[in-house]
Amino acid sequence: MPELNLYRDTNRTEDPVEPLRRHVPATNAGKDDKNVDQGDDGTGFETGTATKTRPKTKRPSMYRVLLLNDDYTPMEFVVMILQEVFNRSSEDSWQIMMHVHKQGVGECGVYPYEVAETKVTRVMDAARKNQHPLQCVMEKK
Ligand code: TYC
Repeated sequence: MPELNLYRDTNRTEDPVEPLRRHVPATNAGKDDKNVDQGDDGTGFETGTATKTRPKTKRPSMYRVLLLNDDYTPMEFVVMILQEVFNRSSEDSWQIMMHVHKQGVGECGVYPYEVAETKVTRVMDAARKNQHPLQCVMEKK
């Protein structure tokens, strides 16, 4: 089933207005749609910087999704999970799997809460269905 990533379109990681917002004096922030610092240099023209503010939006908290090592889950199964659930390349997947195999734990990706939760569920469901003890957890970044 294709996953709907609702955060991707509406909450961009990069905020294009952020460089503008940095120039808004703190006292004006959030007051108006448009803030113009109305200086006058004697020419009769207003000087100053026009800046834009937006209604406050909050970036979602991000969560790491981690795979834990065990002695029984086949390496190929873990690689398949990384490719299918976390959209990792084959090379990337082998690297992550080997990292978990050697270090005991490794990061598969970082996502907003509900996306991370769905990924954990997909991994745990697939592991159970195939009778592997593979464990997948999430932690707040
Ligand atoms: N340690 C497992 C083995 O040797 C492979 C493995 C890697 C299992 C990563 C789980 O998250 C895991 N077959």
